[in-house]
Amino acid sequence: MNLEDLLACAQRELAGLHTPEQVESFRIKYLGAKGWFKQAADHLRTLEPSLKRDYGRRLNEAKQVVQRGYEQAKAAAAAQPAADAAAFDITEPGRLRFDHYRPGTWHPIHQTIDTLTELFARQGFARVEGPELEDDFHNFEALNVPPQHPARDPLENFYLDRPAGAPPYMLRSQTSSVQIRVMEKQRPPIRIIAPGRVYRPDTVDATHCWMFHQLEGLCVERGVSMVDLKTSLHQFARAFFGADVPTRFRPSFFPFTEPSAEFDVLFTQPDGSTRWVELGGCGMVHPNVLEKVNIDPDTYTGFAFGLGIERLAMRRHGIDDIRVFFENDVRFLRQF
Ligand code: FA5
Repeated sequence: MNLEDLLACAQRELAGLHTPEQVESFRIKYLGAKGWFKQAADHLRTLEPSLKRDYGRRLNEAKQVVQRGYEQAKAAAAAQPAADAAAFDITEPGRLRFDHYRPGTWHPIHQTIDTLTELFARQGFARVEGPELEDDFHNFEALNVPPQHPARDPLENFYLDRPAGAPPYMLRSQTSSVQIRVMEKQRPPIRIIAPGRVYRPDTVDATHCWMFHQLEGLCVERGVSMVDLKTSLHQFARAFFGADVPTRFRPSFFPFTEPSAEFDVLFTQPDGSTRWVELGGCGMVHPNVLEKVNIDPDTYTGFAFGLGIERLAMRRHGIDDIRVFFENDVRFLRQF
């Protein structure tokens, strides 16, 4: 029996022992009454006297090494919690190490859109969506914006490069285009909100970005009036900001509403001072707009509004700079 091979095998097996059961099997196999070292001792007795001495010495050394390894493995296995290796349940979900790994959350703008959707659903508004790439008809013409109106200025909009003479396409500058897309397909009564991205080459500052989100609202029914518009926005503001939130309507102008107003909310700044921030525009749908989509303005009236979603989220969470929404700094995003 080759003692070097025996020792190598035993040492390899010792390295893979974890549980007390494995250690005991090892003991029986190598050190037991019928184990490999007993067999080696039996072999020793059969050797010629001239070989016995050397073989006996090497056998003793090997056995001592294995015996020591066995004692260590036995102590280590006893120190392990019993469940560890033998009862390892591979179907258990892993344990999350939150210092290394954090699951993501919805972006605060996304969360705000969800909240807005829920609040307006309570008033019977269904959520719809429209395309971000728009044609002139839906972004301007059907909204009663005349051909030479400054709102169409290429410096105020992102137009696509098109071959000469091709109809213009643009990244929509307002979600009001969705009003037209809905009224083309649906007859009153209509009550929809349309959240989404809009694009304008505005100079970026604490309250302006070149891409931002608007929430369009449209209600077209018989007998709808400015009172319904004000009630709807007041109710929404109280639910979104709290019952005591100061809001105000200011007279304004939009080609697609008459009369028109701006809806403002009082913003308390980090230093405690306050200022009015414009949340959006609103008004009664202009009869010309209803006519463009074949809805009789003598039978139906409607109100519409378009709110800046970043401004809503800023006021609600006390954020004083719109740019943080788009910088993707995880220290900011993890707070939501
Ligand atoms: C409009 O876009 C109209 N379509 C709103 C409307 C809809 C009026 C329906 C009547 C009926 P305005 O350009 O004012 O309006 O934009 C609406 C809101 O979007 C603003 O009050 C503001 O809250 C937000 N907003 C406008 N420009 C920016 C910008 N560059 N960055 C962030 N928010 C903006």
